[in-house]
Amino acid sequence: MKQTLDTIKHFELDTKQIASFQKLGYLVLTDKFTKAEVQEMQLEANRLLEFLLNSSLANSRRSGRLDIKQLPSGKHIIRKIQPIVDISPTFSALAKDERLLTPLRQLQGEEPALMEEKFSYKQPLSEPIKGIEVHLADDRFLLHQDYTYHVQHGYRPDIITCGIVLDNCTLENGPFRVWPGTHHELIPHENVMIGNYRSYQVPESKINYQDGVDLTVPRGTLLLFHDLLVHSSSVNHTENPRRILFFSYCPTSTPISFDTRNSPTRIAEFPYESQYQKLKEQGLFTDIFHVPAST
Ligand SMILES: O=C(O)CCC(=O)C(=O)O
Repeated sequence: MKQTLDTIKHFELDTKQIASFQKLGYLVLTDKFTKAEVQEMQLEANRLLEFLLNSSLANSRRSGRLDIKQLPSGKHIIRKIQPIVDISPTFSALAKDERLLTPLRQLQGEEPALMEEKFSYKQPLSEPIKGIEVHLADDRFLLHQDYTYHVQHGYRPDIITCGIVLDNCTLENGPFRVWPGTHHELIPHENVMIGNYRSYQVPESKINYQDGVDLTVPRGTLLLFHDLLVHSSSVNHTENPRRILFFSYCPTSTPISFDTRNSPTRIAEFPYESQYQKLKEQGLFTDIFHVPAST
């Protein structure tokens, strides 16, 4: 969308929305992206998934960007990919869209700087992927605060994340679940094992667990949430993906080097991604994985 000064004014939050964000720690803004824009983003999501799975297969090694799990049933599911803007011009442009930056400027009081991007897919695959390491687990996101990961790099908790919803979120497909008003303090997380990998979670006893709200929102919605907001999502019980693209921003004055969170993965993955492209150009590798046309 072409963004002039007038349209930027149009993206501003009103005082009620600002007060609601401050009270609850999140905002839901429906119809922020048109059907055509969402379709373009879904196509780009498919392209990225094909790129990362085929690059993994060409290198006989799971890309460090790719979070894929094997469910107890034996089915494989794409949980998440991270980072993304360096391999996607479409999503790199989206991270600079004024529909995101204008509200962030109002809430953070200064220019926002992108500090992390991740893309949860919750996308079941029709066939298991053979030849790369896949952890035994599921696509849940445990009860957590994103700040518990960010504080380890020295960030302040004044980070805000934008979530761009690419599929309708329903009670069946593992919607984003939030605990309103939990964004005022960092709650100590406990170590847990999910299948054969280690993670962290907020103990349920530390919050009013029954107050969780499932955000059953349509595609095209923009979510804004505070870095301390407790959130989670349960497993996707459907055959279709439930995709939300997340961009996190800190105020530009944050005294942390640019891209601290994600640059190690980008640097580690670049040689493998180049090798995959070289093998394809030389006719030594042909793509194996294709997203079904209807996705
Ligand atoms: O996509 C979801 O349901 C949650 C994602 C999330 O919490 C995360 O990536 O930290």
